[in-house]
Amino acid sequence: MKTPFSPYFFSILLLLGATHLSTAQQAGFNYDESNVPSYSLPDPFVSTTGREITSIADWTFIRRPEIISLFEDHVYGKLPRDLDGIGFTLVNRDEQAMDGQAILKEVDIAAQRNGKSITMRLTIFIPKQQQGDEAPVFLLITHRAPENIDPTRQEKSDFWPAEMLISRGYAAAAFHVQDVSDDNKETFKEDILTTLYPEQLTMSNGMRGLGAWAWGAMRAMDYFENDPDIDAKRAGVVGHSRGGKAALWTGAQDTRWAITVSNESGCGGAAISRRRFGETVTRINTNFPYWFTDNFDQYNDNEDALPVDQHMLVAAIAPRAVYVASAAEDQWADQKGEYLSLRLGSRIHQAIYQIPANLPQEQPKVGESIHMGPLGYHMREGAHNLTALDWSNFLDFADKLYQK
Ligand code: GTR
Repeated sequence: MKTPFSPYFFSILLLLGATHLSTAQQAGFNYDESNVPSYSLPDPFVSTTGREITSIADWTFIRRPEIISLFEDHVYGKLPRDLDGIGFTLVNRDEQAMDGQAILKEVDIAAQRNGKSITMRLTIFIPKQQQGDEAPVFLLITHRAPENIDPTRQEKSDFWPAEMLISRGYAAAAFHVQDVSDDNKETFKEDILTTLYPEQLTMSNGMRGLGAWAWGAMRAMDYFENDPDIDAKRAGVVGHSRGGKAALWTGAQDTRWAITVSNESGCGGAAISRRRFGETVTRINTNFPYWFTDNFDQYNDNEDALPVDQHMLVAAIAPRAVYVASAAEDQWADQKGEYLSLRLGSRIHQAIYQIPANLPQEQPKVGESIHMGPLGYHMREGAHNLTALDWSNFLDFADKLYQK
């Protein structure tokens, strides 16, 4: 029999503790608003040479490119653009997927450089009701168990409720990050880093995991542009947590995405780093050194020295749509910091692009959503996760934006 003091009992406790800790608040970090240090944020409206940014031209040709390179050099690493070739192979097609409601396409995307090649698998369901019409699409960048994006639909999960997307007239696409860079400290270098872009591994501003995942999302977009069933001009990129960080980085640089969705992306995603609320730069660099570029280590306990903060990532997406979602129990991701980034970053939407989207100063309450033109936010009840409720909000937002 297992008594409460047997080693077996303790290992169960440890296991439960570990599972709990990975999703809930971690001890030893700040969750008290009154302990947020005072800070001043870098200004998206002033260039590094002190020039005031007042027009779309200033923004497009001066400040936005500057912001992207600052994020490359200090946070996520350079994103390599050169490829010798890219090919798409349809490895499976099912005209009767989801009880005849959808067409399933499984596509291998092969990218070549310097005589080497890597392949990533894209799974896409396309709504049949749209036949003859190009369907808008949402791409999920996922790091969770591959069953979450099961093409056979024997396994279904609210993390990727593909049936819901299909019933609402959207194509549902997904890829797993392990195809481009494993979400693992030891093996992240395999795949694109070692094979296609080995020089990045020697650079202090070289691409690492999050950049590689964004690269993968961009290759999926290359495919969408070549699939006549998909409307690549109405494409959204979605990621949860670490995937949300990668989604924001994708949308910030690749202007082909109409909508960028960050679900509970927290530190290194939507949350303002200088707030040091919940997860911090030191903590993320210690636990996940393979996500960010090496230079990001300089900002451990030194956030004020960062030449950017995360509101500027939202700004870099303007005038395109950005959706930031938070969950009430997810303090680790700093919900207030996530909303603040959206509110401050979207001043570019308003002031430069004259889009009337003035988000309220006050953080939306639990259960509230704001869908205001190209800006979306909701604060869902419950814990850190991507759920059917999150997705139905993203779809409502897209319906409104696309006037569907
Ligand atoms: C946590 C990490 C967060 C977030 C999360 C996730 O352990 O500290 O930054 O990315 O994982 O991806 O679920």
